[in-house]
Amino acid sequence: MVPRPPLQQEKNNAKSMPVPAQLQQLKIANQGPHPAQPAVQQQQQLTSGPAQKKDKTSVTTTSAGTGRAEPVRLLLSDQGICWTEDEVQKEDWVAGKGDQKKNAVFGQLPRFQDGDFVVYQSNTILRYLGRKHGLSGSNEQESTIIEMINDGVEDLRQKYYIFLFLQNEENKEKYLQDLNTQLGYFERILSKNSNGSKFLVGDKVSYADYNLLDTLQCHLDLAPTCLSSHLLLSGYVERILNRPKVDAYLKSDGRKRRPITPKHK
Ligand SMILES: N[C@@H](CCC(=O)N[C@@H](CS)C(=O)NCC(=O)O)C(=O)O
Repeated sequence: MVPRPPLQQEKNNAKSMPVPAQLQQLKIANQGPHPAQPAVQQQQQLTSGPAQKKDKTSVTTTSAGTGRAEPVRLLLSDQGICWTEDEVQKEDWVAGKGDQKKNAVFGQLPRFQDGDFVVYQSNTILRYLGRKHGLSGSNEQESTIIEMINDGVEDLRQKYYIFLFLQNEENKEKYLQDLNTQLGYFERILSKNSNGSKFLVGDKVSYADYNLLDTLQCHLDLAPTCLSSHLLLSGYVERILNRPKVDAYLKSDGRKRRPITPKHK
């Protein structure tokens, strides 16, 4: 994104509204500009200062890395929905400074705000956005299959976090062997829908696709060749990464400042 000097309105906002140290609101659209997105929407997002509560769409996380909010960011970007990042500094979160932890329903992030509505739990946020934006199947059966697959993605994500944060590099070989089996399940799911040429379910992208894409990206970061024997999955990842708004988001400054696996970098 090309930087531009602050407008007078922003200077006024900056003077009148000090940002609490533990909560840095990044007043940016997190996706790069894209021809399909009306320029005026970008402009409003960049110039309106802190959004009014009723209009605000935001994701709150600690600044540690992509984490559990990333599938939400991928969904928002690809759907052309602007949001702000309300970032809690890791040290402040750990020290329990501010109200964020106290207010969090289960004492955890991410938090998602859609106007006056606030919700926690990353998969709940995905399902909410899926229903709201028509990304959760076109009939009851599709919706249920999407939920089932998303639960499978969650299982894989859990294994990944356990490996990443609780186990050590000595277990990597065993982890990657099991990963191959897990990836085989997703390969088979893809093969049953239009021979793997589309999405997980039906003809339309769903919230589970964004969740799987992120989980696969995490694994590619850990083991760059992990998809080499899963040709449908490789093609699927490439196709979704090539969606213009996903591509623009992944190249954006907001995305680049968040590593995928902070502990390993
Ligand atoms: N099931 C929750 C798990 C959330 C979670 O583990 N959040 C971590 C960060 S990724 C967290 O807030 N950890 C800090 C803490 O528990 O104090 C979800 O999917 O949102």
